[in-house]
Amino acid sequence: MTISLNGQWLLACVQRSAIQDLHINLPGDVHSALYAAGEIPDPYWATNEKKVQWVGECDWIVSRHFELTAEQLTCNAMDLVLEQLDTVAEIRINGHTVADFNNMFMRHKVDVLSCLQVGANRIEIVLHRADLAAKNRADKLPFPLPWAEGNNQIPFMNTLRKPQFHSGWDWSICLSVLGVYGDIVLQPIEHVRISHLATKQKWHQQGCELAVTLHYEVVSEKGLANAAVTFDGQTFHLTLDRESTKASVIFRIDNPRQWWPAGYGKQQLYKLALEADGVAITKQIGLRKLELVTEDDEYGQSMVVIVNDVPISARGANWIPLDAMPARMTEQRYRSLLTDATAANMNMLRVWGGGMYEKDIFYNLCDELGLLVWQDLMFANALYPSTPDFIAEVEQEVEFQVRRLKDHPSLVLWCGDNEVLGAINREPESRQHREKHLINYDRLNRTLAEVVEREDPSRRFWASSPCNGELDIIDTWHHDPQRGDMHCWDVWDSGKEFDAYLQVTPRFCSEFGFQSWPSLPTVKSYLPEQDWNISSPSFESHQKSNNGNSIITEMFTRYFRFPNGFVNMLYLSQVQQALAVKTAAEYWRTQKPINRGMLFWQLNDCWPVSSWSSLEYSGRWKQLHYHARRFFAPQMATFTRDQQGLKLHLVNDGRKNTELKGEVVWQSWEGEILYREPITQYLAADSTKVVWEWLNEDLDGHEQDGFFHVHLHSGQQLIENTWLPARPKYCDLACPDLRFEVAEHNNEIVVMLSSSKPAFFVHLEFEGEGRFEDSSFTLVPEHQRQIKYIGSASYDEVVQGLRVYHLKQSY
Ligand code: BMA
Repeated sequence: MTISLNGQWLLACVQRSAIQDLHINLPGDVHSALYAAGEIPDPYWATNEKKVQWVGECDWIVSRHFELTAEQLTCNAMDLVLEQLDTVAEIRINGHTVADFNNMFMRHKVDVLSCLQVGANRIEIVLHRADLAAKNRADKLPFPLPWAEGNNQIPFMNTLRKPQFHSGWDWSICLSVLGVYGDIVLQPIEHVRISHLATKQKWHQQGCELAVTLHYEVVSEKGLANAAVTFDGQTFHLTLDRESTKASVIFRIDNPRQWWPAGYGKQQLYKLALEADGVAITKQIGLRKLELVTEDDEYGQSMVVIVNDVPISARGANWIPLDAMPARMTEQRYRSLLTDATAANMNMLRVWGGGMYEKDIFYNLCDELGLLVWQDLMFANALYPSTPDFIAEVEQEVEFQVRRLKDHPSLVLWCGDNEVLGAINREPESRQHREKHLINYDRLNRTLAEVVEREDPSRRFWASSPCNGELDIIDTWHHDPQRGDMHCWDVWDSGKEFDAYLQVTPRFCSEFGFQSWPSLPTVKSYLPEQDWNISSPSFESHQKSNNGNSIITEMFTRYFRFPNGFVNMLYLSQVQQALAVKTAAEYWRTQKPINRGMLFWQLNDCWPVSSWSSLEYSGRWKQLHYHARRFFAPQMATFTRDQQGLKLHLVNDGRKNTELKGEVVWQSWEGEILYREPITQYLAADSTKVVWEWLNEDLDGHEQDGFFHVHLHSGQQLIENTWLPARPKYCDLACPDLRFEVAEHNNEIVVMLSSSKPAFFVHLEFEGEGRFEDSSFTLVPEHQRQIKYIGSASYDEVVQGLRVYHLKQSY
């Protein structure tokens, strides 16, 4: 029986003798324990980040006692297994040093039987400060390697296998956290040590074969052990002998129930169970065919994920770690963020390379929800060593992670790193010694490729994000949009207009985005009211991107009338962000099949901060997330304008033909109908179509008269969109007498909204937990809206905590 060492431990600081015998919950982190004990203030509040820097500049000891019986010690080996040990650590048991570890991305395992005793035992983990360890490693490098300066606040973290964002990023607090964030167990081994269980799917006309291979090591004198493997109600018994290290069985599945990404079909999962020597392992297996196709075509080279022979239009966002304080990474928060991703019609997330290989719960939920996963290996925006030690360390890490994750049906691609090539071309040191740094890069990158290809031949290794493909590795910033994946930062970084998104159609856009500020309720959670000002030092300390706040405000002046007051600035920043990302996403969707993927930067926040996220740290949906729900919907309508005129495009990503019915209306700012035309259209599966057009000559001179609005239904689903003839600041918006009322019927809380004049970006914000079914929409006089509240607040709480915004009142 596995013995868990999770729970209460004691925490002591090596350098500060007054801090001894505090409680720390493991899995957990030192900062969270100090905060709970009242030793430090809340690191996320105001400018407290500065006040807690000393924590990462100390060494810490966590320890506990545990009891063992004589019977528990009759085994042949006792493995101490630790997950997510961060990072440079020494393990002592009953005074003996049993191991030194220094890679948080490994599962560490060490046989400690010889140090254990009947009765009381003591385990101590010394957690060394990361900054000095990194500096030591950097000093020993054969030549200097630029680290992620600008993002990281602490140098040389590229030498340590620790999440790079722990030392700060352009959306992250710098805490240099320490702790153990995964399970700590003692695993007695009677006869056999299980290494891992691996599956392989082989598809043929009649069905699918699932080969299951158990990797093990027999340790007992007896030299034999038994195992049982069960899949879909069928069990095989295996004898494991000392001469071998693996055993396989094959299950044949006729008419398999296939697993599909969200929006394309159901997420059928089968259970695979193994039992051997008192150890039980279960996995959920999704049966599906998977390919990543990159083929030359008339537009350059495609990049498309194909599942069960169906090309997928990938729609989603980039995922960063859930929290900068790892003790706060709860299962419930994973579930709620990932459910919110699918609620916004996403079907893919990219686990970005400066964070961490995610916890099991993340991938299990992605399997259940149908979220495809683009998995970066953990390297980002710096140059990394290719010394033999480092390569050996990384080989072990990647082997472990690929074995751990490869059976997840949601995982579609392994990618070598994030923007490391961009770093080579940016840093003076590597620009000057370019050949040396390219060779250095390739040594490590080849190692990553070899390990991935050996351990998981079922998937492609993609060298870097972004890159053009096999041996066509280019700069992050000046690459070819006709092939490969692209990070499109022309608008945010280069300050171009939103229209710049229309000048390029990436084959697969793995990053693009625009920042906004958090909503007022989230701001209240980290700022005192006297600091509610966009240039107050504490508000600025929650903005980690150079010039971030200036970019947001400067962009206001281009598109909007300047907002009046802090609260409207927050609101308008979210309108602006939504508009930027919407412009790109909708246009690229009309360009299918040239484009087959778009993942905006970024889905979530790891602390309350101004950032590119669509979900705030509090879980609250930004306006962007409500827009994503519409612009990522399988059926979508959008306007574009070109030399001929204004066009209405319909997009269907579904696997079935669909009928869309409704109308296009041209309406004055006062709400007068200038023109209307009914639309009834059949859309083939996986298609796009221009269904309506208004020539420029008919529009010229009348552009300022009003706006176009499309209102369609596809079954129960409402599809709407609005086309403003000019930037909002040039539009003569009328003052709408927007009315809203909260009502409760059949245990449902709804907000009823109506207006006698058109209102734009009508946004519902609630102080408490939960969200609305829809928000940040155009409200036209003809269509009252009834918006459902989704959450656990009571009617009275919603009435008291609701605020409704719209564009005209922001100035
Ligand atoms: C990217 C990412 C991150 C960064 C983001 C915003 O390109 O890869 O490094 O946080 O842009 O600047």
